Amino acid sequence: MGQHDDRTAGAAPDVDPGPGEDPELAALALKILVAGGFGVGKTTLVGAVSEIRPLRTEEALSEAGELVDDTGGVDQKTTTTVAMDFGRITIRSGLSLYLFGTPGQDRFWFLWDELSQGALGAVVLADTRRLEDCFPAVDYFEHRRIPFVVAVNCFTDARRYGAHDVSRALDLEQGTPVVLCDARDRDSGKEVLIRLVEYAGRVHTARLLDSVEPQADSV
Ligand SMILES: Nc1nc2c(ncn2[C@@H]2O[C@H](COP(=O)(O)OP(=O)(O)OP(=O)(O)O)[C@@H](O)[C@H]2O)c(=O)[nH]1
Ligand SMILES: [Mg+2]
Repeated sequence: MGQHDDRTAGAAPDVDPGPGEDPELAALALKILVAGGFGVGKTTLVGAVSEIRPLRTEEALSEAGELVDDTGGVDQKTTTTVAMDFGRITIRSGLSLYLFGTPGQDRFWFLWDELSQGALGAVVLADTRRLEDCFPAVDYFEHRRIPFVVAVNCFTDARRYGAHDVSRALDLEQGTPVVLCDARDRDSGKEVLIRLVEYAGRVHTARLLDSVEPQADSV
């Protein structure tokens, strides 16, 4: 157990190796958001992949809440996330992801700005039976230029669509990856996260290169 294991998440490298530790092996901790509409499987995904006991903030869905929450299409759900989920996964030696699952209901939008501070990127979970529920999350990340992948959580009773169809239906910017997954399955969830890290790495690198490239008219 290294001394970095329980540090606060952030997009910055965790470059503080302990005495005798090889600086090359210093852990990198990246912050990732797991977002999407109500009941799409965010808490399930964070729980499935996390190697620590995930922190959850679930509350029972109440009759009073039915007046403000759109629970249509998610009949069997009895609880909902009211603040966030938190988990951690080691992708490979020296690279950990801190996962922050967002609350799915509209009344918790005010938490998103706080949660997205310093995030490397996001997973937007989608359910093809209620694809429109992930529009706000897609808009949110596109406007803030936070790289994201769309992960279609393939519920057993939902019709299957290809990644290309989902990409078109959501009118995603070119290059935004769409991955099919099962949020309950650890390997499947890990695959989504690896796709996100690779994609976000490419996006951030391209931006960095853009920012240092000499302007054509300044030479
Ligand atoms: N059949 C099936 N059920 C799933 C899948 N993913 C999640 N569920 C179930 O769907 C329900 C919703 O999952 P949650 O993980 O609570 O969804 P959430 O997105 O965190 O919901 P909110 O926080 O309320 O927005 C739970 O009862 C899960 O067991 C899936 O891939 N297939
Ligand atoms: Mg949840």
